Amino acid sequence: MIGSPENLDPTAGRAGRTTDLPELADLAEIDHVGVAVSDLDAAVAFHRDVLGLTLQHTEVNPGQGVAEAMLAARDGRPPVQLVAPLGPDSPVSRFLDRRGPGLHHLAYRVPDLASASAVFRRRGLRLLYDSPRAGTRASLINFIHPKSTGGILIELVEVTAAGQRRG
Ligand code: CMX
Ligand code: CO
Repeated sequence: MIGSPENLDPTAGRAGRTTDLPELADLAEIDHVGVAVSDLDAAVAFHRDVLGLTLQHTEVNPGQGVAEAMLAARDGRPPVQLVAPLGPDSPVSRFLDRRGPGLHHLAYRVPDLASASAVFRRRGLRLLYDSPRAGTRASLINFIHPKSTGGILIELVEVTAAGQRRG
């Protein structure tokens, strides 16, 4: 099921925003774009040395089954997150087997992940986790299943104070 577009009102104060829904999940901005890769070092080298992006951060996240690297065009701009599977059980491994490397997910930042997840759940979307899990740089994350969104795996990210301190 995809969220109901019949509630869209193009004359609303913020064009195209829903007006008659009792609550909004408050998507703040794009946090990052996720790209599935099989060879992290090779993908980092391409994005840094050929595309000219700056490597900001690398991390292994066993809970998500990935090794990852964040690279951005400019400081403060949304980065690309390269994610490579740690093993065959990783969701990224299944994605690579089925589709090969490429765009994997779109991550939006939200001020309060538990509340945003609850809003989307009440709207009938399929949230993957019952409660927030650990993401990059001590963030909290959840995902909306691509079958609920018209084919996009959407990650919701809440930046935490601990993550900001790490820079
Ligand atoms: N984007 C779009 N569609 C996707 C997708 C993706 N990334 N991954 C799977 N799908 C589609 C499949 O093509 C398939 O569609 P069809 O049935 O039409 O062929 C369908 O979703 C399959 O869904 P599924 O049976 O529920 O299960 P999968 O094993 O494919 O897993 C998912 C899909 C989203 C549940 C799994 O990838 C997952 O748990 N993802 C969340 C965790 C994750 O991705 N972590 C890595 C990133 C970590 C980070 O960002 O920090
Ligand atoms: Co991500």
